[in-house]
Amino acid sequence: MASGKFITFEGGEGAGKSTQTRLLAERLRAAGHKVLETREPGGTERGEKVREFILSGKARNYGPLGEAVLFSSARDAHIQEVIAPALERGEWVLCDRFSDSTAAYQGAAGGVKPSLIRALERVAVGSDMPVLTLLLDVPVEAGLKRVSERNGAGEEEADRFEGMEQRFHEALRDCFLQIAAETPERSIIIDAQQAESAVAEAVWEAVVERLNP
Ligand code: T5A
Repeated sequence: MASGKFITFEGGEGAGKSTQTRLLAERLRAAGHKVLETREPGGTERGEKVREFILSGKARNYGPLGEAVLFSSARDAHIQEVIAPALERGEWVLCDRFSDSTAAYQGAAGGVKPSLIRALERVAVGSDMPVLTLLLDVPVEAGLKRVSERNGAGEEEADRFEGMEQRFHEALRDCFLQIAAETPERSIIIDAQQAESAVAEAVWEAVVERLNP
């Protein structure tokens, strides 16, 4: 039996997932735990290639189902090569996005049927679901404003999904909230509109309540 703890961060664009993954990792390490920070898409060589292929827009012609299959294939490798071994070693694994993102982006917002999304999750993830999912919830306009300010500062261009219309982002938010409501045993909704330090405190309280680090 793996003795580590698997935590995922989910939410729409600009919710603060990367920031909070980093802050939680620092806090857990300060408490004496071994922590692995990882992300999706990414986390493995195959995952990073899939990331580049999809976020650059090159996979757009495959449609949302094709993208869902690519994300799921990369997720399978991520679990086998990175996440499961770290959990076996007793580490805390913090993952910036996971399978709820496929349900939201390719399913609810992209139009892939829920039965197909569930089938992909069954095959790629199976019983390797996170023990805790922190849904960072922020109104769409606020999240997109953070992203455009960040991109503006670094002169980055919007990626494949950041540039989608408002309706797409509203569908994502509704889906993430619905998943959290349907999976209370693993999900906690965090108000991510607060200042970074207040969000970090809420994240820590959730982790203490559920997992007693
Ligand atoms: N995707 C992914 C799918 O479609 N299907 C899938 O199955 C998977 C796994 C990944 C994209 O791939 C899609 C979803 C995504 O579109 P990405 O580059 O990894 O793309 O980007 P995202 O995960 O979307 O991350 P974001 O760029 O949206 O940002 P984060 O990580 O949510 O936020 P963060 O921490 O980078 O912060 C953004 C900005 O806001 C500031 C930060 O300093 C930063 O400038 N900020 C705050 N400002 C004010 N108050 C706060 N509380 C703040 N917290 C952060």
